[in-house]
Amino acid sequence: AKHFKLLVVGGGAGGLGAASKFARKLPRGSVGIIEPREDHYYQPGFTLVGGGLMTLDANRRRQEDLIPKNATWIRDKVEAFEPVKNLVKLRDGEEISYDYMVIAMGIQLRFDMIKGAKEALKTPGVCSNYSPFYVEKHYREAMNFKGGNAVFTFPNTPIKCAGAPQKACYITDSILRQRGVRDKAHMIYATSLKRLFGIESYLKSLEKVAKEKNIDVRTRRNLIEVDSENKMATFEFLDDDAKPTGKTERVEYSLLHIGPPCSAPEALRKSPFADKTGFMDVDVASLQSKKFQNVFGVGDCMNTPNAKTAAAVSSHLKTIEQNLTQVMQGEQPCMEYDGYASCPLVVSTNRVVLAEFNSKGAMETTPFDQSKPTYWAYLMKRYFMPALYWNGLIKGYWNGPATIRNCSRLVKSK
Ligand code: FAD
Ligand code: UQ1
Repeated sequence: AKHFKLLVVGGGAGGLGAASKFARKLPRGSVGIIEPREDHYYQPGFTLVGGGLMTLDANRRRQEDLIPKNATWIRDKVEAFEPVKNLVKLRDGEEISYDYMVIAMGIQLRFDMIKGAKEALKTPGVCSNYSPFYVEKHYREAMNFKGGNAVFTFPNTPIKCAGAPQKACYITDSILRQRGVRDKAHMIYATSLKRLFGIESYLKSLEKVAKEKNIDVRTRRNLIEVDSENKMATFEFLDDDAKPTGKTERVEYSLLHIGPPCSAPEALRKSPFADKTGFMDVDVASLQSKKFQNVFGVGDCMNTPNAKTAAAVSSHLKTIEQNLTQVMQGEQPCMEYDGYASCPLVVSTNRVVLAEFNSKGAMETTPFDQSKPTYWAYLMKRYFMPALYWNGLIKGYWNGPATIRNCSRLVKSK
């Protein structure tokens, strides 16, 4: 059986970042990284692909080329965790043991939780910027749209980048205007939440955007069924606690963009690391597993209350770099994750609201007002963020914008 000093599960944003950091610190051969997929996608680029502003190819790299030089890639999937024995079981039956482990498995898309959705995605009109298989279809559908209801949904589960369904809606609005067919569309944004966006400082600005674009915002609606034969979407109404009321609504669609329900990945859900929601139970400050002190979490798979974004991963990485190193040296972890996350809301084909926040409110990096849609924020999203991701985050060099933010604060307070 193989053994690694540090085993990283998942080769996405968080897994590559963590493996890169520790492969530089530890002797050659100390770090193993388990990831089943051959292709790695820059997922924050998907919203732009859906809007025809970037190609899918430009957001894809071969996983092989991204694995850190000093680390070993195990091209398989974790099937089960046995943390009492410090080992994992792979799909092919092999067992791998470790001294320390970082779990970075992300979140699982669950189109299967909506009746008929998986079949409907293969039929005309139905798309999703969450999936590399259906994101290019979003652009095609927007370009072919002739009239009727264009419906955008937001699920009743945790979801990564909670702004992405809204971005799809706003970008589609822009495209339809450019094509001169916007007056033939009734645009509906149906969300299971009670408001358009959870963070107060950006809510007003986004409500204004939705109003100016004449979008019919319907709250406390959850998509439960797609009937692609009759092009009908069924929503259940939710009460104030987001519980189903039993009442439903059927909406005919020409275009349906699905924000998929999501859950923790299956192997994690069934493991001793999970809390009752299925996500990895970690200390919200140190990101250490609550049950196993030699294991840390990074990214979307944890039960921390932050918005699940790559931006949050940058701060997670900074936290675990320090804390895991301390644990390896027999000390207590002392670095605290500040809850930072960011979601650049693309509100048209050339404007972005650069939302940055934790659960207490805005945490903006620049000295400018980021709640307003601007062209410079669009340029950051389109050109700077991809470069920061490929060259900084997954290489383990980008630790988030806290230092820049502190400098900006000095400028602003003058
Ligand atoms: P991922 O990067 O998803 O990686 C998880 C990896 O784990 C995957 O490669 C998967 O194959 C692997 N894995 C899963 N199960 C197993 C298993 N059993 N064994 C081994 N490996 C496994 N973030 C932003 O900051 N800004 C944005 O603008 C933004 N926009 C987004 C738009 C869209 C449409 C989407 C989908 C996401 C967006 N995000 C954005 C979110 C961002 O992509 C994620 O938050 C980020 O990728 C999380 O990193 P992660 O490592 O936790 O998960
Ligand atoms: C970020 O760090 C990041 O990860 C690389 C993103 O994902 C692509 C982001 O969207 C954002 C906004 C950040 C935060 C960085 C700055 C400079 C504001």
